[in-house]
Amino acid sequence: MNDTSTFMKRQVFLLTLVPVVLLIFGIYHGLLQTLYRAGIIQASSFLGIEYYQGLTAHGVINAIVLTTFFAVAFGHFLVFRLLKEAPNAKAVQASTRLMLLGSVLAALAIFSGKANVLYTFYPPLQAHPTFYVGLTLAVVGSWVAFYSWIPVYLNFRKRHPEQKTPMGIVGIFSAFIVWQIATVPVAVEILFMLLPWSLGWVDEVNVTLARTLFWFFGHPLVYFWLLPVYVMYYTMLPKLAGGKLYSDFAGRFVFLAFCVLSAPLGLHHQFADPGISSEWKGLHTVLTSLVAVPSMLTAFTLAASLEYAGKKRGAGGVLGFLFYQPYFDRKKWLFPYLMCGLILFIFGGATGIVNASFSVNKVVHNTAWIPAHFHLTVGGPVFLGILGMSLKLLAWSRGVAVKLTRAAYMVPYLWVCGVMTMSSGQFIGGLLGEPRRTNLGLTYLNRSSEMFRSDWQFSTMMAVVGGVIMTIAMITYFVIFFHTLRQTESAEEEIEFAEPLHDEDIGFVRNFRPWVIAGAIACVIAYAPPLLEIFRTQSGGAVAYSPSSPVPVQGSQQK
Ligand code: HAS
Repeated sequence: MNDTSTFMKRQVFLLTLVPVVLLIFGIYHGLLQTLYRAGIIQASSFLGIEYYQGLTAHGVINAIVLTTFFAVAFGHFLVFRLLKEAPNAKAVQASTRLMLLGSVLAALAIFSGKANVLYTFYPPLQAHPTFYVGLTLAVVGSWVAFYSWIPVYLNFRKRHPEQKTPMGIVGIFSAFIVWQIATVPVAVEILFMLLPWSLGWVDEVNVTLARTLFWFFGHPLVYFWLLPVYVMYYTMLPKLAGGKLYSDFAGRFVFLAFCVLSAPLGLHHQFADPGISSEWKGLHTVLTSLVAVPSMLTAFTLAASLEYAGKKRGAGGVLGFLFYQPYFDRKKWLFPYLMCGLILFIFGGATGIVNASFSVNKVVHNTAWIPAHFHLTVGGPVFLGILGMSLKLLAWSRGVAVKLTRAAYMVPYLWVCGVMTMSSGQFIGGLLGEPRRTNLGLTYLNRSSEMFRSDWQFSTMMAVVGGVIMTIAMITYFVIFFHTLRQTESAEEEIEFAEPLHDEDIGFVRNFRPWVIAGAIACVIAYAPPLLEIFRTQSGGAVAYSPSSPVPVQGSQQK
């Protein structure tokens, strides 16, 4: 093995190991959430960690740190493997260091109780400056990783002008183009609003503007989570199923369409916010229905690919192919991680469309329905894809084989049982009006409180049962991960890419540039008018609050 390969493997190893270790805390605080909410814990803190502190750790670790570290690690792997050249070593190292430093700073702020602001860090909740600085460094680190891949890609294009860019590269570059677009507004929010406010340089913050900039970031963020997993779906799943990708064009079109459609629709998270006219919310509703199209296209393309594989094995009938897949093949233990994710995404996607309806959103907004939706999207296909591929990357980077593969393929099935049970409870609770982000054990699920709601007992207990099953799945996963980590015997873990069945050669999906330009124009059209409206109509701002008190915080957090 040469030095470059050793170096790349070491970086991928670090970027895979660190978030999985942090995930132990992330998962623990997830379980605690279900216990607080069902009234099994009736206190504002448990083992020295406060409810909102734990919820912040849960969201930041699982939804921001794990996903970003994974995307960079997987991107390094794809660039190195598919373009057969390593990115600049200094840039790669600087990126890893920035991400690690940023995460340590953010973790210090959270675990010292000075950043109880949840993963959305909406003002007027205020965190210690190290939280904002930490997040910024982690994001800048991920930018540096992306910039280090661009010269490698350009070299590849120069050396192989007639060859198509490998689909995995189109996918991971699309993810980072979406990330680049998304992180500009949140950088503006943090650097020009939240950080000066947290440092005490200004007393007040414009909440509507901050929330709008956050959701300008927050919605494309979900596609930044999703696209690396779509890379696995398009480039690996058909091969694991024993077939081919039904259409090469469909995959490329889907990735590039996300570069245009991911960002200009964040107002669907703010339907209930005052200060933004219905016209702009309506426009974002229409754009939201458009972003479901690439996912519907994905559903059809993947179903066709699975059908091709199933029929090759002798399946008949319309849905017979579903019974001819390698669900229990130990050698193909990655298959159920991807397939279970797809099944969960059917429900996650459908409930997303419910959320996106301007009027129906009023019924579900800020209720337990919303975490149910996102545990079937980011906690479904995204999380399972990350878990499966992290095992592969760990083995690849250490030159060993994944161990305990029988247990490895059971993890996604357990996870599906757990997350479906938990989310069903949350969907039911949400429709009964159960609020999200609330320590119900102090009030509504506490028999001694006059606010006690007996009709929320069943749904919250269902969430506990789901949460316990999910925790068992994750304990199993950690055992497999750390057992594989301890292996010393050299072996090669297979990571294979699928060939296309229909290899269409269509010019307009060969170049990123027109899609990026269209994405930028779409953002200006969708966001310039509401932002101008906010600037024109807002007066005054908000002082800092903490999530557990209705009165403002005295002085800023860092004092
Ligand atoms: Fe969402 C809230 C709308 C997708 C994550 N979403 C959230 C939040 C998160 C999140 C984290 O419009 C909470 C934010 C917070 O803390 O406040 N979401 C949508 C829509 C989609 C969508 C329209 N969301 C996602 C994805 C996420 C994610 C993906 C993470 C990765 N979401 C919303 C809205 C809100 C929201 C509102 C705000 C609600 C509120 O009031 O606060 C769409 O992109 C969904 C399209 C997907 C599909 C599914 C395609 C199905 C596939 C599987 C096929 C299966 C096969 C297997 C092939 C249409 C690809 C074969 C098997 C057979 C049986 C045939």
